[in-house]
Amino acid sequence: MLGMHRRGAGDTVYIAKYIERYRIRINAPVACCHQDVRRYVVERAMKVSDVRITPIAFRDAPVLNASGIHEPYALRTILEVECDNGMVGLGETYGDAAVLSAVRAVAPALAGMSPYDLNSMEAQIRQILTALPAAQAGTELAPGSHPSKQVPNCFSAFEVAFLDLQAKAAGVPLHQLLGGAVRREVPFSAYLFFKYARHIDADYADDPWGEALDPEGIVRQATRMINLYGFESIKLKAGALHPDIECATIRALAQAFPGLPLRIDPNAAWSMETAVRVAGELAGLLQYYEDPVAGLGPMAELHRATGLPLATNMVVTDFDELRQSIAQNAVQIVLSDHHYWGGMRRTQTLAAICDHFGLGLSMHSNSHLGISLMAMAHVAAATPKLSYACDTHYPWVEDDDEVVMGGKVKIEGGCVRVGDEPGLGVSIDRARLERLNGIFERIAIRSRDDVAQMRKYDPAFDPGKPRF
Ligand code: GKR
Ligand code: MG
Repeated sequence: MLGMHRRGAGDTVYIAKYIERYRIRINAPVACCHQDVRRYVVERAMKVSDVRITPIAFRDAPVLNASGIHEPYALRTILEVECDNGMVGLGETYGDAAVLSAVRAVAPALAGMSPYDLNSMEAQIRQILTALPAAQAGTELAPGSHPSKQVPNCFSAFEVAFLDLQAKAAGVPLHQLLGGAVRREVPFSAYLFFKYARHIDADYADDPWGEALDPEGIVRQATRMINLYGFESIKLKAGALHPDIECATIRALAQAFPGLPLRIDPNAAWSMETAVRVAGELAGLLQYYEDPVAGLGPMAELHRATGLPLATNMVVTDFDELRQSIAQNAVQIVLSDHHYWGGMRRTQTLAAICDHFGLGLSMHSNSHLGISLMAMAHVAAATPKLSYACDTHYPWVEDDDEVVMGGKVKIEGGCVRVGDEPGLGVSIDRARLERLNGIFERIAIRSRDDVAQMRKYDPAFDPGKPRF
């Protein structure tokens, strides 16, 4: 028995005493006790023995936003935390160079740690990362890649893997560690983008979505996405084309999908004047109005001027900004994201604060794969006051670019289901992970840069805000 879990002589005495006490208490046969107790001890005493960090790249469509256009490949980092009992916990985070070097810097310090010790893991991360030279700027549209988010982002990546391990050891789905699922079907929205038919510099065939540069193109895109995944709400990424085209697109969507909630998100590309005008034009058509203008003060002013519920993943990205926003009534809906709010449990704290202050809660997304999707689904499943369908870029992932076993996670009826499988409920497909790592090693992209990519199409492109 002791050989099984590779522990010292101290453990022998402890286990023997435990078995004896346990056997007497429940009057069970010794053999059965040995087995159960061994399982209990091995799992409770597990320690991190190996941390594997794999940067990957996967195909991304030429979709437009206020900062430019996506590059042909999106980057992610896959974390596998293995314990001495052979269990593996998974995590997924940004693949930008600063994030990758942060998780790489932290990994060796996790050896020997118990996956139950989330507090000491966070303290270690804080200590290691604050001692490193300051990270360079992150991407504006990926808040989790900002230097100020390095600690919460890095902690979150490992917290998911540690919670995956804890849940696997207990033989329960991860949502049970978060208080249990209040919903098994987690709703997501159709995330639409204006886009070109092809990248200027891709080394692969065109994506199946085609061009969408006008209302008709977006209605076609929405129809395809809804037919494939059954979404019951729609988000339009705006701030890319002239606001008149974007308003006409919302009107066309309202006509094509009557009754479906609609959101528009120009990522703070609009002036106050434009945002007020658009609010008037789209009156009655929007479920919420996401980040029309830049800054907490202007968001508060816009809300006073229009009365529309404003949502954000740009001006409220941590608890301090949340406090300031509440003081000014700047936003009425916060888009959570466990990747930079400091993990799944802090996302639940955020949810509780939002509930307390009467704020709505939705969920933000950047380009991601199935481990992140399942982490998002588990925390959303265990968050009672999730007021809106979550965002996800997942429909934009090509079928064979998923690294989880069995291929892409299913989205049916617009929902991701959280089941009863232990942990996150997904495992790694090694061959696919290696293939995507091979792509990462081959390409030159090391940090997301939508602006530089757009300048390949339009050398005069200026992302300065407000753009319109
Ligand atoms: O990927 O183009 C994009 C999005 O604009 C993304 O970067 C944003 O962070 O989806 C995000 C949002 O809701 O603002
Ligand atoms: Mg947004």
